[in-house]
Amino acid sequence: MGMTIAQKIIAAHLVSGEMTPGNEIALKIDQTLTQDATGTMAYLQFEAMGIERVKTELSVAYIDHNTLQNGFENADDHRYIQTVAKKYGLRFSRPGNGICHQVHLERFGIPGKTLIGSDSHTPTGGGIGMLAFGAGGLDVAVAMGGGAYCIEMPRILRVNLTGKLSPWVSAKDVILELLRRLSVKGGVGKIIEYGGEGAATLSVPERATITNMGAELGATTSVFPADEVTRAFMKAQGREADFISVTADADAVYDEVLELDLSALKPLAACPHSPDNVKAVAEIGPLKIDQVCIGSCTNSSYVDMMKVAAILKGKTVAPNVSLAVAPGSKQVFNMLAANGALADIIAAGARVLECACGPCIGMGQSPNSAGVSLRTFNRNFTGRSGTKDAGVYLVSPEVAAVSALSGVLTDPTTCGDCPQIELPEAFLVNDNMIILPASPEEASSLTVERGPNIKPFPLSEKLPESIEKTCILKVGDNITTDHIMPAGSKILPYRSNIPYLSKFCFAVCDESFPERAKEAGGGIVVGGSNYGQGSSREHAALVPLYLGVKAVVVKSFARIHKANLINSGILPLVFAEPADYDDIDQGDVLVMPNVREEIAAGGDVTMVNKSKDRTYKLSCECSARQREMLLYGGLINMMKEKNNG
Ligand code: MIC
Ligand code: SF4
Repeated sequence: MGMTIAQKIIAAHLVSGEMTPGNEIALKIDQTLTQDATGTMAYLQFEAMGIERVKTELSVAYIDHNTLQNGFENADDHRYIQTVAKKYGLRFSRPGNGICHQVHLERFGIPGKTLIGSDSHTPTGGGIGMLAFGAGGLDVAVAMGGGAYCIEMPRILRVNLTGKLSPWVSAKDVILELLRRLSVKGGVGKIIEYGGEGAATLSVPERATITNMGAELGATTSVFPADEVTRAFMKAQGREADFISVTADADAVYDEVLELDLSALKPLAACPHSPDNVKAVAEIGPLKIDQVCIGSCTNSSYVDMMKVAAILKGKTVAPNVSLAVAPGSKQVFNMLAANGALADIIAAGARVLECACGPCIGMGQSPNSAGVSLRTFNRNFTGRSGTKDAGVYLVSPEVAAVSALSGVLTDPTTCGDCPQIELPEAFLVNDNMIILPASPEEASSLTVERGPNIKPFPLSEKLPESIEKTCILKVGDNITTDHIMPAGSKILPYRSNIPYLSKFCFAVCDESFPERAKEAGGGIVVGGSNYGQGSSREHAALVPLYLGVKAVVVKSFARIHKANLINSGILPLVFAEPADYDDIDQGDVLVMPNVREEIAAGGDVTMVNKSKDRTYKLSCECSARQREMLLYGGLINMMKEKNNG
């Protein structure tokens, strides 16, 4: 029987496990990446493992998130990461070199390789035919140390692309259409594999926009074939020698197939406050807007920016609009500067930002109160922009640019001829912002610089025989990691300082949570379905751990967050009867009388609600390895104990 792209790459990297959906498989990881908001913690964990040098083919530490240096904290953390990289054998991408996913695609991605990154949008690499996963920092640390990466074997969803995008319709509309059809839960447990004659009409950066936002579908990852289009992109990056063709066999069997006709697509927008709240731009109508932001790892490639420049050329941004533009990488920025497009963007009145995540993660450019912001980004969760009551719409660069000029949400198909921009035959290649690691001989004498912002991270304890705690917080469906552990310019600098971060835990849902958690000596969190969607930040597990959360009981989990809870030693439990969720109120006393024994035995967990005199069955959907980890109180405790004897 023929194989799909994902099955081929998995088979070539399989360390253990059977490739049947739902089974745990362990994969050899060729490349890793980190960014600075998760990287500091990942490297602290790597250091705690006592390994001398990374064992991957390539590991890169990027600085792109925490680039607002409002105080010493971020700069200190950058120094820490830079010195760690030099000592332990990683490449270091300096601040100013661009957003990790964009730079990795340009300079390091190789078809057929595996990549994990401490950022949920790592599947961007699927655009170049890699199998790339977002993971918690600890999983990345383990992979850097040569350990395998474990996931449940996903089901394979083939998206069969036909036709060709019409003028003014772009790759962003492809993924928004999938979000409209499938929702933010539609990709859970799946790898989305694109193919069909329509796939061949999309460039690598366009493919990367689509695989990037597979994260918003909840997919394990997304991948395109590595074909002649991929070869041409790699050639233009001066990396043709790294190209290999990776395509699905004609008789490959998929678990599901979905048809998508590119020619039928129209410009779309994801309305507040979820990436799957998608409507046609024409249907929403001429909504008055306050801000437009163009950039992020979803839409900041050379062609995206060139289109924006062409639309803005010779015009002026509407008086009611503040337009911010952040190119995705130094390569893109440099090329725009060299060919004059940057001058067109500046002349139109755009506020040009450094090439970094910036407003996407609330690092500046928060909209005005109740402001309407159009963004080419991938997430529009409540409060993520830094303004709680702002309404963020996710759109393509084309919609963003024409709307910035008109001052209202505008369907670009009403704007005349669409600018035609081709991928260059040769990109401007200059890797001078990548610092190479020291040689192994040199490395041993190097010291790692640690600033005062770096505080020890919390460790769990062995799972006790029984747990008795109050339900300290009850939340609804689709709780994101931005709810659990918000980001933004005020909080992000403290990603290596868990005690400080804890003051903001669940602030979006309930500002009194941290105080209450402390007073109660911890507790149990109860939630709805798709709990923990969004970011890979393990801080959404480490901070609750610090505040004494012992278990999270929900209707269902998002994949990366569940893995982060287990790594941290917090029990991820699922209601066997979803209706039992309704029965529990915040403040109820919950008891798991035999929890250790039940987890060890691999069965369900019994939870008694003392306040209501009711008993619930909870399942712990974990592999044998994960159960063992929970018994030890998390991955680090398990590694330590095993190494000691
Ligand atoms: C995000 O887009 O939410 C982030 C910031 O890139 C996160 C990582 C983080 O929280 O540091 C992600 O997507 O994983
Ligand atoms: Fe950065 Fe935004 Fe991409 Fe996250 S989603 S990596 S914050 S640009």
